[in-house]
Amino acid sequence: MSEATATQQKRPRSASLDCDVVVVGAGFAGLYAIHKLTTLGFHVQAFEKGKGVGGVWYWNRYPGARCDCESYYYSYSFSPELQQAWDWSLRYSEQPEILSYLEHVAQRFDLERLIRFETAVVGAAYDDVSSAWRVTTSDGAVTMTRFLVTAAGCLSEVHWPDIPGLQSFEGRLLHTAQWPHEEVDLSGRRVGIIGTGASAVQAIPRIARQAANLTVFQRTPNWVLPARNAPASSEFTAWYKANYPQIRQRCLDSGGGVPFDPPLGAAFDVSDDERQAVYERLWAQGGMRFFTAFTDLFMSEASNETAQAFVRAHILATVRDPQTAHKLVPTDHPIGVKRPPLDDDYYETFNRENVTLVDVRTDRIEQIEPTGVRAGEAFHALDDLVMATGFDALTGAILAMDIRGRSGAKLSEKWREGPQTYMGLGVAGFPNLFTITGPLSPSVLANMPTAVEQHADWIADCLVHMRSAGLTSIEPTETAEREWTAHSDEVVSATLYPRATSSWYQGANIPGKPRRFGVYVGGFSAYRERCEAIAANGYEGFRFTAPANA
Ligand code: N01
Repeated sequence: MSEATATQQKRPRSASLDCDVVVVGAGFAGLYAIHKLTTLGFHVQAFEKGKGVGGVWYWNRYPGARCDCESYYYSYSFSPELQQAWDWSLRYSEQPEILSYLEHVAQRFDLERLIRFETAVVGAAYDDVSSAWRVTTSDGAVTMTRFLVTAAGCLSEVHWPDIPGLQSFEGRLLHTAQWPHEEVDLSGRRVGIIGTGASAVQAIPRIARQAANLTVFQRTPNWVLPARNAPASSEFTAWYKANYPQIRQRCLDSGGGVPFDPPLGAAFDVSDDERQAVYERLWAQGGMRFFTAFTDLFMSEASNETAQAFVRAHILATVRDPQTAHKLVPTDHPIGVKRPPLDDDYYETFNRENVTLVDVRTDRIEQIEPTGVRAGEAFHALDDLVMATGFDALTGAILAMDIRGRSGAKLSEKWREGPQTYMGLGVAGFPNLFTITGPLSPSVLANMPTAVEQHADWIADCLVHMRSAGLTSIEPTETAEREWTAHSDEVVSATLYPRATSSWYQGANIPGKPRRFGVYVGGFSAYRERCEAIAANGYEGFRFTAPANA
């Protein structure tokens, strides 16, 4: 029996509505929001584009797709029974295992009955008179709801760049984020891959082992760190299962939603030898722990340069061909301020005879032709072309829906200069809209399950408060939103993040997209405390309304 059968779906509180809450998306965020809200007695209807649950873990099935956060904390904390029931096979789980986990969660908590699959939300219009959203879906249906909660993902709106001739390619054209569900056999094939972000970095070593040859088209090299992935031993599994409460608390109290030991001092507080030893130790441990080396890696150019020098030396020592090695060394951004990918075999892969690196900054992709890619002077004949070109991140999936707030105002128009939100949770002029891990929240700079639980819990508490106080609408004030947006801009401007001018964190990967740093970099724990204080102070910065006859 599922754990949720005790919770029957309630009728919506208003007879004129189809439900209390529409949740958009059934990935980590949507599944938890559905569970939490139904448990509290709200009538929920969720919509999901995919045929199944999973969100990014449903779509991103490319070879090597894996999580760059370790599974013992990249997982839900809300159910002790779930935590004890689930064993992770690897330190960093691969996509099939994470998808199985999310399917298990959906089944265990009986969530699928509340999700309409293969149905995208295409529009949502707020009705001022009834304080309700009219939600339109891809099947033409309309759903009336009091609240609209987007859990559409920070990295789900797929980016296909406009490269001349792309559609003329006659081989297999693949995108990492829309990978076919059936096995794609690349053995013996001439494969090209465009992009060297986190997805490509995971895929390139796997594809290289299968393909006859692999041509990597790189525009901007990334600083790639070792993951040190390995099977999870029974001792390790027993350890995390026995320590979940402390692990989760450490996540909540940390800047990145992760249970890492924080750095103790600045890079130049220690001698050169001591600093080198710190980097060696964290490099050996693997993963994002590398960035816990010193307090000022994201603030000081000089400190950051010490970390860059360490990784640069590794790249140059690993890649045998000096020209290729130099092409792989980033020169346009400090380490860590553009999302650093992880892998254990990335640089070594460029030592393989069957792998070629093309720097498309010097050898521009002029044209994709039916049988290959013309870059600079050379033509690269290909059977398969993999686009690892990322996403219209942070705002893309929200703006893909035609969302209209008070008086028909368009969200796309409001965000013309970049997103403006209050806490990444709500938008002035768009009452009863909540955005889980929305723009200007810590979102992608926090461990995602920790961040989505925190947001969904906050939203659920707010809806319970409104229900008990008989309130029908909530929206941020213009002042609160302006101050938060300015605060987010101010915090990031004091860091090195804006130096990564090609980063999707600031919308730079999408031609024409406004440049605003879309993630709050002030730290997850400080952000969480601020959310709690807002609620404790009567939802400070939000404005409520009650029905006219109340
Ligand atoms: O996408 P990206 P991604 N011509 O935008 C290049 C998360 N993720 O799918 O850098 C040539 O990072 C582009 O070049 P440039 C993670 O947060 C998580 O790899 O813009 N090249 C870049 O190299 C990650 O950051 C996990 O100059 C073009 C690449 O394509 C995010 O998803 C695993 C081009 C796109 O890289 C996105 O990663 C994987 C063009 N016209 C991913 N257009 C986990 O661990 C784009 N590029 C959970």
